[in-house]
Amino acid sequence: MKRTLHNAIFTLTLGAMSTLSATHALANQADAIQVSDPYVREMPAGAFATASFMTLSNQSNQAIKLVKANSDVAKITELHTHTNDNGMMRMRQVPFFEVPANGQAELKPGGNHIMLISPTKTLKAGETATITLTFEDGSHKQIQAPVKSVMKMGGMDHSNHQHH
Ligand SMILES: [Cu+2]
Repeated sequence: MKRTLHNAIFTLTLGAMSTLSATHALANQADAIQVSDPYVREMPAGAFATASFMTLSNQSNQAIKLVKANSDVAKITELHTHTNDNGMMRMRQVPFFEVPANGQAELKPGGNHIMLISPTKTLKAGETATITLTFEDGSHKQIQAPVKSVMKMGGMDHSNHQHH
């Protein structure tokens, strides 16, 4: 009796697993996401925060949410977006970035970005930051993002200008 029940449960489990593998070709969400061109913006000395940008490509047939990011170079890491508030560009925290099914989410200056707050040191071009991305199913992806010197568009940032 006990053995029969055990076999029945085993068969059910196998059935459930084959159904899962038919709909999900990939084991977890982190495996379905490819990250390209990640980088961290170089900081002027004394800056309290910087940002990381990258392109996330979703290889699966379902939308995937990036829900969290961590980094070895910052005490606090937040997902941010920019909103145009009567002509004023403001940043605000969002709970996730969604990568559409078989599509891309681009994190770029002036748009969505990973905010690195209270950096553990001043990040200079040529260094590398480790960033861990966490997706909705709890799976992780660790990436290496080089620090780059980036000139801001629109001339708002004078940190790269030379004094005359
Ligand atoms: Cu921000």
